[in-house]
Amino acid sequence: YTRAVNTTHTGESFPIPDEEKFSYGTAGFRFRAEKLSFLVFRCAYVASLRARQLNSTIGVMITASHNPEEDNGVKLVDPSGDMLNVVWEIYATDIVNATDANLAAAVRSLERQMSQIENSFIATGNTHNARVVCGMDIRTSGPHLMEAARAGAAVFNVNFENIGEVSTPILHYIVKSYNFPQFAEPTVQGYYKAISDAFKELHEITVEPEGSSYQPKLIVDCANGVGAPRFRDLLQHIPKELLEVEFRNESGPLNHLCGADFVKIAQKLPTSFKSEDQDPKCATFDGDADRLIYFRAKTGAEPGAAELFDGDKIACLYAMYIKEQLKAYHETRPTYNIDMGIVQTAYANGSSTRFIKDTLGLKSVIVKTGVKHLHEEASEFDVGIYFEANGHGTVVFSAHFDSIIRRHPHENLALRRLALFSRVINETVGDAFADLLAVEIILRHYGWSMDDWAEKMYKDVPNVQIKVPVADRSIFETTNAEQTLVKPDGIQKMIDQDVAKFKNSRAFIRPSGTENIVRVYAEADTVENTQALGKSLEQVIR
Ligand code: NG1
Ligand code: ZN
Repeated sequence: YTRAVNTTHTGESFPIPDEEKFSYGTAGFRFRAEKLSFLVFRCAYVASLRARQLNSTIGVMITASHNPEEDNGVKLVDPSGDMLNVVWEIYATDIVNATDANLAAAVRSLERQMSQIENSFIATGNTHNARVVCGMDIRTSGPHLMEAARAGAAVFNVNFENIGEVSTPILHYIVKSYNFPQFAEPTVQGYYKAISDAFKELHEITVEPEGSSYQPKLIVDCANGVGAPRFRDLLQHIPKELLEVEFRNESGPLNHLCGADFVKIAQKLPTSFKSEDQDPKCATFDGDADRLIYFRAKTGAEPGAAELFDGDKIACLYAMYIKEQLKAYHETRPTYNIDMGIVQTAYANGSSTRFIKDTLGLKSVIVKTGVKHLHEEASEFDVGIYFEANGHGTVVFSAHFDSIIRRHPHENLALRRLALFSRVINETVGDAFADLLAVEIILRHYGWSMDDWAEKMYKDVPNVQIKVPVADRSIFETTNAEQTLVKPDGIQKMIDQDVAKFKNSRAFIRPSGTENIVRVYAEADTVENTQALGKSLEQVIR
């Protein structure tokens, strides 16, 4: 038996052998594009079931983010605009792995499970608001997969909307806007307007300090991805005096020698950037523009080396600013408490975690890799900042925060800033565009150049990340927020022995959830020692 896309509209369909099993990873299903028409079809089918169950809008995003052009992927977005509910990740996995012959039985079993725990609209009840909204990045396989998604949603006769080439965060934002109409108009234009209006308003009440070295100018590396056209569109709504952006890497090979993942892992300038370039402030997106890293040429290093202002540095910048506004607010309104926290993963640079604790006097919670884990933990706070070191992150605000804002809308400048900041930010998911605008506001508020940002916070400890290809990554199992390997037996002991040979060292090994590799991460006192530690850990698993 084989499984196949059950439609003639998608053209050539690549059947999948029944034995082949798929699992919903850190970022949905991600593969070479050939396998994807089937996976997208079944995912849209699951999305339409979920849309009917909740009688609301569900999102489907076709992207493989920072991975090469030949790959693609599919992930689902819940009505809140957040990532798919974890219970549904299991349902999605079951449906995708069902053979054509037992698909109907799999759906019936899903309905039974659902009716036990949730209110189900699938079979009965009102489903006229059920809608699947689908976006794609700019991979060549995108339009074909979009048709597979349309076919999947058609099985249950659910409304289907193709919103075209968008960043992942734009799709999340539109899904949320459909389900919460007061939030924004549920279109790409609605997104541009909401974010840029908030930026302009916040800009107006942001005062640049005396002697400021802030420059409203930067160069953006677009990873040759969807960030290029969509960020250009967004900037149409922002006057040049407020922010001037030069675009690079707009139309070459996707994510090749450029983009946030490349810059982060290689710690190098992306292609078409030179060490002798005079413009000091640069930023980079990944292929679907949900990651943002600032960078500049590293002085006193080999040509092409980059100094990074990564997710950790952005998180600390946000934390500093928000903490300052909260303090100003609490001075006038001590009775209404708003709490705040920062969430990171084990990949966070050790210096950032120490800065958060020792200088900002805040706590950083460390969770497992994967945005959903960070998002969930951050939602415990009134103001929850979360960032992965790779530049994916945002800030989430609680209902309590919203109610305080509504109680004191205009009387307090600090609160107004926080309220506007919460609207510049895309709360649904990390958003390179929104995050960039938020960073610029804060740098302006402090009057900071890149030199200031580098000097007034902390210095990264040397670190490496190595991707090690393996035959079967499923043999690696971790615990302790992925910092300790429990399987295969004995490996953790070898890691500990290696780590003990170096000063100020820290390291861990975990299987990737998105690629068939194992990732080695290491920190130590010097660049040379860090590389030596990384190399010897690589040998442990090869
Ligand atoms: P994996 O491949 O599971 O390490 C990577 C990133 C995650 C997350 C996902 C989704 C690192 C170390 N890992 O996951 O943070 O962004 O991709 O794109 O950067
Ligand atoms: Zn991405």
